[in-house]
Amino acid sequence: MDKSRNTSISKFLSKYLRHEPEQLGLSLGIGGWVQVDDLLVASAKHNFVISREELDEVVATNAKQRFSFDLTKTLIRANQGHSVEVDLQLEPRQPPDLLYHGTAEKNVESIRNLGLQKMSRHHVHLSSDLATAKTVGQRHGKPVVFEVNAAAMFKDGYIFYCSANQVWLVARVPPKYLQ
Ligand code: HQG
Repeated sequence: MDKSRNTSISKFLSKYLRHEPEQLGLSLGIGGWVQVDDLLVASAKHNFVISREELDEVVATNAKQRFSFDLTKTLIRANQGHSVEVDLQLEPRQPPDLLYHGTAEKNVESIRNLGLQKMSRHHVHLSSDLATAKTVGQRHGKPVVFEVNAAAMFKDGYIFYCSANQVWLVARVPPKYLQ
């Protein structure tokens, strides 16, 4: 499969597995899972035919590992990034002492005042490495990276989760933990 086909399938899956499952006639089950067969049938009905082989390839090769199958490979989900209400059933985890959040320069003042908020998603997304944070920030404009004192937050009782693709998730980050 060429790169552009892979990207268009990934975008299609992100849209319907994270944001608008009902537009495809799907509803996310507990954990955010849907039946692979239902997804393929619904996609075809939506004039976007994906073969099972293509789906396997996208799940396996996606640079950010955005999607997972369950062990039986009959269910699929997005690992994170949802805007629809869904319980991903992630276990709370102790984060690394330092995490990073990339944003755009235009958001900096507001973030300094209000802290990091989840905006349209379920959580604030943080990464354990600087390079990833910078890339995330670049999507919004001139990138700026905040350091998050995750050790202090954890000590203060904030609950962190880590998605299957290593994105750290937390409900919010008040300004005092940001640098
Ligand atoms: C900003 C992509 C003003 C926040 C990425 C960000 C990531 C504030 C934007 C994942 C703010 C929300 C998530 C405040 C937060 N004032 N701006 N108080 N609090 N913001 O896209 O973290 O390709 O919802 O800094 O790689 O950029 O989808 O979050 O700029 O992993 O798989 O509000 O999405 O992954 O933007 O990105 P987003 P994000 P995928």
